[in-house]
Amino acid sequence: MPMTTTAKSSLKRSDDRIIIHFDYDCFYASVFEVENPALKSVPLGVQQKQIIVTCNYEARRRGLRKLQLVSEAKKKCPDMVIVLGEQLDRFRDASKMLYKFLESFTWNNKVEKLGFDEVFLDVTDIVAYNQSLLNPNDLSHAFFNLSRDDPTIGFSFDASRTAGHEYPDLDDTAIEIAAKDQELLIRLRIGSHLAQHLRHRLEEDKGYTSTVGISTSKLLAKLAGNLHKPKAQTTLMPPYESTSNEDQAEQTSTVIAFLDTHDIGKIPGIGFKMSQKIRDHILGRKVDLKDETDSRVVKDSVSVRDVRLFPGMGPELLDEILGGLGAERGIGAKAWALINGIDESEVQTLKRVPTQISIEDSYRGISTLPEVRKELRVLATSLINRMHTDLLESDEDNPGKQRWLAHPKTIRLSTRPQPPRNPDGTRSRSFNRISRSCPLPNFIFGLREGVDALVEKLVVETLIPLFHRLHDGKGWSLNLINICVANMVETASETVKGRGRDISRMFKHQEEVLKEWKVEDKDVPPDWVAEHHRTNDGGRSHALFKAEPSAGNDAIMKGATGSEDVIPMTQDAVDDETLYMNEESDSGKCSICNAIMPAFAMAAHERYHEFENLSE
Ligand code: TTP
Ligand code: MG
Repeated sequence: MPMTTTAKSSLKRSDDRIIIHFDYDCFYASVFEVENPALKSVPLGVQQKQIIVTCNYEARRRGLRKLQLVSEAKKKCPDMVIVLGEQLDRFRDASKMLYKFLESFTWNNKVEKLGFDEVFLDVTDIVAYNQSLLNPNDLSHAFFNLSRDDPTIGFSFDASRTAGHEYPDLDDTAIEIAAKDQELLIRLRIGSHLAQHLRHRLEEDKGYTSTVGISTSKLLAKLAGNLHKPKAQTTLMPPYESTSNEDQAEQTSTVIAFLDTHDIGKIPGIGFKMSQKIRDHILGRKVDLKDETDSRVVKDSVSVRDVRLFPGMGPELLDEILGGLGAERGIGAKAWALINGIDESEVQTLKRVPTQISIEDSYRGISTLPEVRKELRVLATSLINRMHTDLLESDEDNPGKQRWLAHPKTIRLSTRPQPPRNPDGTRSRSFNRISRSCPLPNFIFGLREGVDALVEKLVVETLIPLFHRLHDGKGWSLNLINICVANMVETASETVKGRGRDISRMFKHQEEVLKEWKVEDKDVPPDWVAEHHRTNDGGRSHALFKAEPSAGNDAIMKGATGSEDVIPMTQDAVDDETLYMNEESDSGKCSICNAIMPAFAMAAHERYHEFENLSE
């Protein structure tokens, strides 16, 4: 199928931005090490349920891996120290602190969080400013200005070389950078020095090491970072464009050559199911990542190159492969762009308040009202505490007092009922949620009453009535309950000082107020489930870099294996708590060692067995 002109023109990538991607090394373990530095020198594992979700590099040196079973880890390293990591607050707090720290270096406030431990920065403006100050005759003795106002704030650097690793390594391959690429080269180099400075600051000031990628988009920066881990950085070097002859694209463009080496499922934005559909098409048969007879064997790897060069491949064919009922519009064009290394998605600016606060937990099966009431109390307590942490700030006009940054207008209760038992006594798995919402009562913003009193009132007056709208009578059994407050309306400060302080707040406020009119009612009545189950993909969104507006309740997770490494999550898209708790709600059994574990960890855990098999 010949490529249409639209397809060609949509393949134009603008490389005018410089984006840095940070991934903190063994994040959860580092949070404990920063709290207690003595842990740095011992093999340390962080446990959630039966799994070591991450371990420090001392443990990795001794052969331990992420997402290993606790029992196996102990066998391999009996003297390891294990800490419990089920309390997510400490990770959320550390994540927020680091994110604010990185934000303080930006000029444009473009800092976007992905999950707890990844951050994108758009540093185009800082790089452009420093580029304008360079002396072309003496690049080696440059000074990096971190501030436009104070020329003394900054550091010396050598602009004639890249800080950290380059990909490809130019010294080894001796590729000449053409004159047309010199400008991009210098911008990337300036970006690499800023990245290095920030990495060092994170380590020296905050105690966190990180792995960093530098390029011209979120997609490329994130993938480039993976090349050297841990405590390192990699810059994706020019040329980014192929020469005019399209046939030689793979020889000339670093971007294409780099992406081509990846498995299709490793491309952020191409989720697990999408990559499966593409694999099926390329191979001309249904693929199963696992061999039926031996689940340790992973077969049928399909690379980006295989997809890109497949006869007739392009946006239209991808639309056919990926489209269908419930698919995002333009999904073929978006996937085609990603396969060609094009991602124009913006780094979002810092949000003062989250779009929603969502708390949930999963259960083996709750089927009585007293149990529901008890769990609602627990969830409502967390919700109110989280509202206090995230939405209150000290009131500058009334010392010692606090004020609300924003008022959520809606409260939503969601449950996930278990399907009835099959005749043979087994139960099918369900990922479908149903929900009801109503206005959030004003008493919740009272700061005089204690949290317990507010919780009781919220449960009795709001949550139980919502619950009755979802489930009447008996016969239900729930394996998940979620409470969420949304439709945030930011409070404008009434003081002149407040108004003058930050004009962008006023625009944001306006945007938030208007947004209220745009928000559709996300209630999902019970009979919706049967009709729409196909659009629900086990809680994972297929949105390409942005959560769909309706994805508020869905877990959009950072993939355990990389193959589900969807990038839709931004700080305003999905609440972090939902991120992991949600996935934990479905537990499964490892087909190799029979261990029970959260579903999110399953793929990675089984992959661990594969590696184990290979290294034996
Ligand atoms: P990762 O960035 O995947 O891992 P990491 O930071 O621990 O290690 P690395 O140095 O290789 O980057 O995930 C970040 C944190 O998220 C991790 O510390 C633990 C947590 N996590 C889970 O709780 N469940 C999961 O399935 C995964 C993958 C991570
Ligand atoms: Mg990490």
